[in-house]
Amino acid sequence: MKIKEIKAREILDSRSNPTIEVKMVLENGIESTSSVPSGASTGSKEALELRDNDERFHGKGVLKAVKNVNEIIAPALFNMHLNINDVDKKMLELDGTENKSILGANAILGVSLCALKCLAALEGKELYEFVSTGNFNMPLPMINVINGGKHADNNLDFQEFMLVPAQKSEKERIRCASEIFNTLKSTLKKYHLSTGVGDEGGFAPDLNNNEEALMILLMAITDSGYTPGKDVFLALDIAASEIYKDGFYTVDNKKLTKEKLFDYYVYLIKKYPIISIEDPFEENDFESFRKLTEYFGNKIMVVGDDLFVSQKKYLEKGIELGAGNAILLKANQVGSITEFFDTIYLAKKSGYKTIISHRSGETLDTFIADLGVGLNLDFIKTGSVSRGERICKYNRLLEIEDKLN
Ligand code: 2PG
Ligand code: MG
Repeated sequence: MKIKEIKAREILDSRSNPTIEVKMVLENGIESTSSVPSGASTGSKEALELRDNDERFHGKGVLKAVKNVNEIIAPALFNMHLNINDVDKKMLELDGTENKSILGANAILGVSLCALKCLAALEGKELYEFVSTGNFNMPLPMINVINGGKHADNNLDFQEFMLVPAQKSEKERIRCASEIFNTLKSTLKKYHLSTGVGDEGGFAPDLNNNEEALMILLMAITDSGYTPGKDVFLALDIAASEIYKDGFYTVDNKKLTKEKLFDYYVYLIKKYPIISIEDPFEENDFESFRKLTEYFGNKIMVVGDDLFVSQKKYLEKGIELGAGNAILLKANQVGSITEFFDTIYLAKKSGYKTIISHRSGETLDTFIADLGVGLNLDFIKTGSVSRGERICKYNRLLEIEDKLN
């Protein structure tokens, strides 16, 4: 089936920054729309997100990326027989750079995602069915109910404090997280702490230290009638590159060496039911990732986000060194769907745990829920159980679970 139309527009994301929306139409009238998320704590090795850097939207406009889709990509793909490999290959050729700096990874991903969705529609399949190789798995959600770091204006250094409910169905897991979220709100109120939410919909109170967030979570879990370490586990995203400068990490107003930080993690992981720690060290320190992975073996997940930026070449390096045992997967860190899938297949083949992820700046596109189920990924990280752009992913998971039962 031939591609007849590709059109991009500038829309707003959940932080009120512009992002790109793309629509693709095929010759038989089948069409798809996609919109591209955007990070705040971005890894320096990520593919380039093209922004206008002019007077509009504090420099964050994406009209250049929109123009690249409408005036370069669309004419080049016009009348092409729809095939995801050819579409992506053509865009990579047109761009010709290592990090997609000419066309922009945002422009490329918008089109690539549309192609994938159109292909699913052509076969009359749901997206999760189309990408599947046979089995479906409902990924375990990692639910970020306390926000810190770059995603909030509070004093927490760690970026994400997440719940990982372990009930049998997605329905029960989401119910559990929602009940704890609302209990947590009451707990914070009781202690006269702020109940305003951060970028990913988690609460963003000022606390005495980072550990206090874990203590409050345990209280909220217990007060909701669940057992920490049995019904619900905890996960952290440190986003350590954001607290790293000149050889030191700043945690609770103290400057820590990587060795001291390592010891602090060991203390926290032994004391709390933490099953996963993401970006515990800065994005170039493969060696500290390796040490932490070796120390805990498979007892916990050591997750590379900024470390791997969803790109095969960095994951290959991690596999070789034994750095990390899990990977965060964000399509816009690499840009095209075929490259994204290559990273996912490599992670699965190598025994790395897989976590598909949103970005802190999100849209109402729910493609990550479908990919999580269809590609049989282990976890999905898509923020708190609040704010529409996060909730729509959870609601899509619920919808898929219903369809599968
Ligand atoms: C992360 C993400 C998503 P951002 O660090 O894992 O939670 O944040 O999109 O800002 O990079
Ligand atoms: Mg992260």
